[in-house]
Amino acid sequence: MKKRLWVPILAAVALAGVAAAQAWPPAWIKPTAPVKVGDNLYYVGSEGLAAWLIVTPKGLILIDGPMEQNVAGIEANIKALGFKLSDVEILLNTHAHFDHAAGFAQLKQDTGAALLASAGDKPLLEKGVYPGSEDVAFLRFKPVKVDAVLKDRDTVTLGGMTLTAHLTPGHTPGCTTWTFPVKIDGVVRKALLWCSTTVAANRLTPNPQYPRIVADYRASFVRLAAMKADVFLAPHAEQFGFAEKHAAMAPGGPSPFIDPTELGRRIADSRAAFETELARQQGAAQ
Ligand code: 4NZ
Ligand code: ZN
Repeated sequence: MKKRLWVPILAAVALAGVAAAQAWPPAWIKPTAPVKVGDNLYYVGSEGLAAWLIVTPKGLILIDGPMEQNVAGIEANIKALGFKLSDVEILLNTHAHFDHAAGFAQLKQDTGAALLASAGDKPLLEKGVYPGSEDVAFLRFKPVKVDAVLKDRDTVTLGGMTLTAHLTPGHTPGCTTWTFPVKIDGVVRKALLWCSTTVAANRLTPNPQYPRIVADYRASFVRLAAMKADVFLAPHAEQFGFAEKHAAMAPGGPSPFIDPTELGRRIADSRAAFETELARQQGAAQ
């Protein structure tokens, strides 16, 4: 697994003091054709970074606006599916990090859609900064105005489709996990788009900008571990085995995206990785 890739990259970049653009995994900005996950759900992101298109009779919802370099590919995918950019009515976010939000400013301009986000992530989106690393230039992104604020368990409804926001803070202060129904092969399933609970570049202890970070992560693990989902989705393709599932799709066969055991396994793994990294950071601080 490439889970640990980014921390060495970040360290190397910080040490070298060079611009990071060329250091991000190439898959992040490699365009890929849209993939139908369900009747109302398409993957429209790049090879490495997810963007989700939810289709309703009253228009489209787009979840996540990855890097600026992804915008052209996402827009091409929306058009390839037969939609107009102006059909996108609502923009939603998993979390306010550059790799899932830098494209919003352009996407908002091109679609005219409204961006809805949590109170915890709104200031980060509107300043275009990485929480706890506000001064790190290569983690900054083009700011975008948030049009409405979402609270925990708020719902977003368009054309008979309802998504529920579950605040699972830690990875960012307003990290938002989304649940919504997805119809696959005639059966309505429960999809869960995990916000992410990886540590990534977060400082866990001490973190003066985000003093509750450890308690927030732990509460989010408890909450996520109690949830159920038939279809587990994530902001990074490899975090839900997108390439493998896509390759395993076969006409008439069962959808590889349906796996009611995946959420529990992914959260348990993430929780263990978090505690390991917390212990490492605490040890390093002594
Ligand atoms: S993320 C970095 N959004 O957690 C930070 O996948 C955070 C992520 C990726 C990469 N970084 O600093 O290199
Ligand atoms: Zn992130």
